[in-house]
Amino acid sequence: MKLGLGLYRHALTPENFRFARQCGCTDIVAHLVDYFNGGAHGDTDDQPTGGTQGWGYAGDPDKLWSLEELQSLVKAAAAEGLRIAAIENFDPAHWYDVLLDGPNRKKQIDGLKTIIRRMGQAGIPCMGYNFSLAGVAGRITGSFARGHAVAVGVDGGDDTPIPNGMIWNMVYDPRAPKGTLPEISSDELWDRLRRFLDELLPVAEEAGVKLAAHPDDPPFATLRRTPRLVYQPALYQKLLDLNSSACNGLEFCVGSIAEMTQGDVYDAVDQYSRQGKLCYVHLRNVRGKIPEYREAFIDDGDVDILKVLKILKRNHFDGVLIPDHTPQMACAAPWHAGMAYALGFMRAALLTLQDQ
Ligand SMILES: [Mn+2]
Repeated sequence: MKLGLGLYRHALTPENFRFARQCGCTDIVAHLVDYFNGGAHGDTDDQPTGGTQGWGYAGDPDKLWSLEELQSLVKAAAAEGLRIAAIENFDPAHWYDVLLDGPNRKKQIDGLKTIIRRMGQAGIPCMGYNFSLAGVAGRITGSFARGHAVAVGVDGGDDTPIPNGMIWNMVYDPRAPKGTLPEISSDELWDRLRRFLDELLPVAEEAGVKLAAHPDDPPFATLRRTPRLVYQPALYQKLLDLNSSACNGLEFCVGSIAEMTQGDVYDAVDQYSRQGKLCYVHLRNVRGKIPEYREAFIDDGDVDILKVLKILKRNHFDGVLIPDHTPQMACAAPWHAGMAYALGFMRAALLTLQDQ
């Protein structure tokens, strides 16, 4: 197994690449969407939470990530001894009508195909995505973690309807007419996901890029009056069974799975890693489950992280583990300290398992 660090767009700097390498990482998972663009949530040293108005503005629908941009990212990481293991999350501007089955769907599917082809050309082997209308919404921040560390949590669901022009918790059209998203059935959303996979996976296979699905965060059955797809561990299997392509994989979030009300996180790790379907892993800890949970330090939650790693090793998972989120630590660099703490724990755990 390999250690990696997820970096938000603004954090893709030579200094942070060096920081990751110093923490023992060999890989970076890069976010190219600027979640904080013009949003109310301006603290870019933490994960975005935001309110019902979303995180910020999506990017330019007519400006896809260029081959040059991807190649220069790979080059900048390589200069510090790192690989780009994956890009995490499509820009809502590039696929809102894929999620909504809207009039620009065909054009946007073609755009996503172009992105996947460019990633293959740049040598980036995985695209993480979260097929969701509400996205990561309805979370709160507080001094929830050990030693009053600031962390993210959930206290019940969010039934606020999504305004027109917003998708995936970002605004893609600030001039959208007043009103809210029409309600759709769970079957309809599953059908949209199936069509997305059926159209993209042949291109992904050709390009040598895996598509990796994140489960719903937070994993409610519905959020903001929209259905969710993977909100119980067994629903990951439903997603895999939609398309048997070797490129149909998982961005396996141990934290989100531990927050789910059914099943068992260790069984889920075993079930999906045994099938070889894990592209990369979000390794984080949590206390509680839906509808009320708090993110925790990696050694301080409900999940026995060492047990998870032992299962992954037994099933020969040799991909990348990243901390995903951590509580913020009380110092001048709260985000970096939290990540260094999690990565140090993970590195020691892997050495214990003699798997690094
Ligand atoms: Mn995650």
